Amino acid sequence: MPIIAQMIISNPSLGVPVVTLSQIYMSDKGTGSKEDTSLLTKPKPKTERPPLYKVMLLNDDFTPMEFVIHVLERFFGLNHAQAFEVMLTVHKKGLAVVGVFSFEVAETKVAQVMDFARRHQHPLQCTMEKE
Ligand code: TYC
Repeated sequence: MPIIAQMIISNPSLGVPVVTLSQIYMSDKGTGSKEDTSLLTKPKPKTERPPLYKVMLLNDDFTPMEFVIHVLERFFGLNHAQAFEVMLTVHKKGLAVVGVFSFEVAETKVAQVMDFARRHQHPLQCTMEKE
C-alpha cells in the first residue's frame, strides 16, 4: 500500500512531548481496487524518553563536611567512600552533579535535601537542571 505522506502528531497535554507518527496511505479496502482513493491514517505510536534532570549540590563555607557526606549517603544512596569523594569535589569545584533523575524524583530529592539542611540550620543548597 503506497504511503502518500507522513505527519507528526504531538500531544502536549501531559507537559511531556508524546509524538505519534501517522502514515497516510491510499485505502484499497483490501480489495486491490483502484476505484477507492479515500485516505486513511494509521497511527504508529512512538513514545519518547522523558527528559532527565541533574541534581546538584553547591558549596558553601559553613555546612560541615560530615553533614554533606551524610546527605549523600541518605538521599542519594552513595557509600561512605563515594560520598566523601563527591563532597570533596563540591568543596573544591563549587558544585557537583550528585544524580540524574526524572523530573518528579529530582524535585523530591531537592526538596528532601533542602528541608533536611534547613532543619539542621545549615545553608546547604541543592538545585536541579534539565540535562
Ligand atoms: N565547604 C564546606 C566546608 O568547608 C563543606 C561543604 C562541602 C559544604 C560540600 C557544602 O555542598 C557542600 N565545611
